[in-house]
Amino acid sequence: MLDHEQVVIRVGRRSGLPVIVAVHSTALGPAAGGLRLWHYPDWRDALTDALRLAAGMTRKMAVAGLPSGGGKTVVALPEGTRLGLDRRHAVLRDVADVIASLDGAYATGPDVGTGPADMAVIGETTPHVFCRPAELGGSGDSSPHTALGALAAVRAVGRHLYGTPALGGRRLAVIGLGRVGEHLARLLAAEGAELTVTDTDPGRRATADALGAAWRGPEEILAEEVDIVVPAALGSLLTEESVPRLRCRAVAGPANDQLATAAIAELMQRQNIVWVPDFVVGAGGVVHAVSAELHRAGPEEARARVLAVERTVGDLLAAAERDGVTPAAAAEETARRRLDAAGHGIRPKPVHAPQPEVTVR
Ligand code: PPY
Repeated sequence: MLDHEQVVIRVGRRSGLPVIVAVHSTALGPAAGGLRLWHYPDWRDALTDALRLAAGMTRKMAVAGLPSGGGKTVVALPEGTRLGLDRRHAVLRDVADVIASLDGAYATGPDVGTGPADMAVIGETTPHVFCRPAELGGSGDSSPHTALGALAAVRAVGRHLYGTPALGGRRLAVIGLGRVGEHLARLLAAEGAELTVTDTDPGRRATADALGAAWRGPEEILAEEVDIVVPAALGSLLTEESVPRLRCRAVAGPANDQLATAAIAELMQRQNIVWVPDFVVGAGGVVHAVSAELHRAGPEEARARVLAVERTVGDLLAAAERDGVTPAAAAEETARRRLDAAGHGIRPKPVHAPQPEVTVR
């Protein structure tokens, strides 16, 4: 059964590429979620990704306590294509048209393959876009905030496992040195953590050297004996094959969609490895953007809300332990409770019409 409120697939009239917008839920408020511009063997793979990522955004918002819903946009680039400037502009205009047609039910933002400059282009067509550059009135790049929230999450895991959030001397393996991963590795290094890092791009090794981090291949790093593995790269790296190879106490990172299947969360629990759901760890970027742009929070307030990820993760780990469930199940339960309280699953909420007053007796 389709679990989403709406899914739009439209071939862009300028680019000829399929633009997929999945709006999973507006039960808590208008949906938000980034634009992923990435390579896929087939557009159907991009659709699968969009559906999963949009549902992940609903959970991300709900657990972070934001009055927003979840959605995502994916544009499937055929493998091997590189977008020139003109073609990129055409794609962004095509995306903007679809978003404009949703009339506020969904606003986009940055994701893998896009950043503030792309959001500026979309902003020429529709106001429903986050993270435009500051000079255009947006909140700018979200990746440093995602990284800060992930640091807060790792500190919470440290407190849970070792009784202290201090990361000095803690052995951490960071997988992926992209925009978020690199910021995060810097923050962790500044806290005195002992870092091992990897990226599929060997050119990133210079970054590792500059941080004083050890470098491993992407396959090797999973079996590294460390305290916490921190995924910040694309791909569902936690699988039936990879989990038995892990030699860590916990996995907590901001990458979306880390589990190959939902059952992997229990497999990790059986191996005595704490897995903190990605949609909790990676909430910092969207928390910052929504706080700054929708709720008009100042920089201090927005930062405080990002750092609150530490408390959220701490509470989640405590609740999971208390109830004898995985942190994933505890997070799902929190999300479900908040969505139910908003009327999710009771009756569909009209997106465009004003909400009637409902009194529950
Ligand atoms: C995500 O958190 O996965 C995102 O999609 C990033 C994002 C950031 C800001 C606004 C909307 C989405």
